[in-house]
Amino acid sequence: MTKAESKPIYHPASAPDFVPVPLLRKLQLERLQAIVGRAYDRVELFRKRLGERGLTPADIRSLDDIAKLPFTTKADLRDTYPFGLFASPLQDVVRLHASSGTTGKPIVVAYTKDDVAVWTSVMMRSLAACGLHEGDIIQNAYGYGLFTGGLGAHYGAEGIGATVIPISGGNTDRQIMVLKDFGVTALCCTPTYFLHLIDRAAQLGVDMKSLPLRVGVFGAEPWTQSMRKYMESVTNVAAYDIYGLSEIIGPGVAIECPQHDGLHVFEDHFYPEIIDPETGKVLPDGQEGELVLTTFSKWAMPMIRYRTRDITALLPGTCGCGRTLRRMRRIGRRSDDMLIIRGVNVYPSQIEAVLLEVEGTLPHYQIILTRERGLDQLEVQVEVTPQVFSDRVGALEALADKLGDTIERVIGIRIKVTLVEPQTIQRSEGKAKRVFDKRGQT
Ligand code: DLL
Repeated sequence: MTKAESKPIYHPASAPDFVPVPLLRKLQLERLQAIVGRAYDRVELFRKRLGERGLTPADIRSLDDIAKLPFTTKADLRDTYPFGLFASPLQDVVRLHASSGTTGKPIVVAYTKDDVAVWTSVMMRSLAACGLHEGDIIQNAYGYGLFTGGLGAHYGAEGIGATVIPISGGNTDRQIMVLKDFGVTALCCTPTYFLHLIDRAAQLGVDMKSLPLRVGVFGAEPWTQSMRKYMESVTNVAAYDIYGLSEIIGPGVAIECPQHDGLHVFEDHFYPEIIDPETGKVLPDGQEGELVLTTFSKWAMPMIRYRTRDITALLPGTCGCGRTLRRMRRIGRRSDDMLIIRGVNVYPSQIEAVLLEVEGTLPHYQIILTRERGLDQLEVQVEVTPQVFSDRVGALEALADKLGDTIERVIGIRIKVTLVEPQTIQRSEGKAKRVFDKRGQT
């Protein structure tokens, strides 16, 4: 192979990913000053909070000055429901999306025409980073509707000139027929829905490895490295992690590149900080904490220092792909995912990582919390392979014990592990619900 041939081919949409760092920082400062000015002039809550701190937009003279600004939280969105944080009149808003919270009303987000163009551009850059281009056939199984996944991926896919199949979520048998018959080369969906597709394809006698499908763009919920290994072992798909949230824009805030070593944040549009969730202090690169994002170019609804509740770290060093955009570690958990079991902090992702590393289990599980005589009980139900299930009873017990021991080593408490038959745990078409907290009911 000649030197020229060995060079990776970059899609033109990726050009901004490689901007020299000094230029990027200059652009970020200009954009920060502009968005702070806009929010101050047009969003009452923001102006009030700045006033309380004795600040005006003129106090933002460097990027570090961002730390002086107040945080925005999900509660602020709820309290100003539905349109209270908009910085544009409704006549300039061309799109609304909404994200359902765990309680009550959804939060509403707005886009001007230019915001939709920015969103399209970051989604084009995301798909291009996954190696997609004109000629690819992209099956988009993210839900279309108020959820941002469907339309976000759709505009990006069309933007790079690929053929997009707007199939949305659900109707799994039809999804498999389309994957097969339309020569689909890339699939966008939640990682748990891809697991479901893998399963169902096997039941229908469709060999995933015989399909032209080579790229998966998976996000909207946490997934682990072990899950990637599993997906890549049973299909020919290179699995890419895509991150985003409605409050900031939707999918397309950060994406993996072919190095699969963290997600590049599109920081010419979204400025990342990591803070200590307790004190709110900004943490240095490499240290884990809560991701805080500021939108530089979202006109209809600027978000200044939005506390995502997602836990990650900004990775020091540069990436082998040459992108100058900083990377964040994949998101394994949210600060509000934490379960407190008999006083011990437990994250579902810790349990998932153990389950998938032990041979004989399948990546389908659920965590059930109950309270018996005042004591919290945690049970993990996990599917096992048909071979293990039909094996001697002793083999099942041995596997449950092994899982129990390993989980205890990781989280520090003994929990109940129940092995269940393949296909008994409810499958998801979008974001999976893994944890069932029945403590209030028992
Ligand atoms: O889930 C946007 C999206 C659509 C992202 C499609 C990627 C693909 P929301 O419904 O507002 O938006 O949920 C946002 O989902 O704060 C994270 O907790 C979680 N999340 C999103 N992507 C990832 C990911 C969309 N790659 C919330 N890894 C975020 C882990 C993720 N968690």
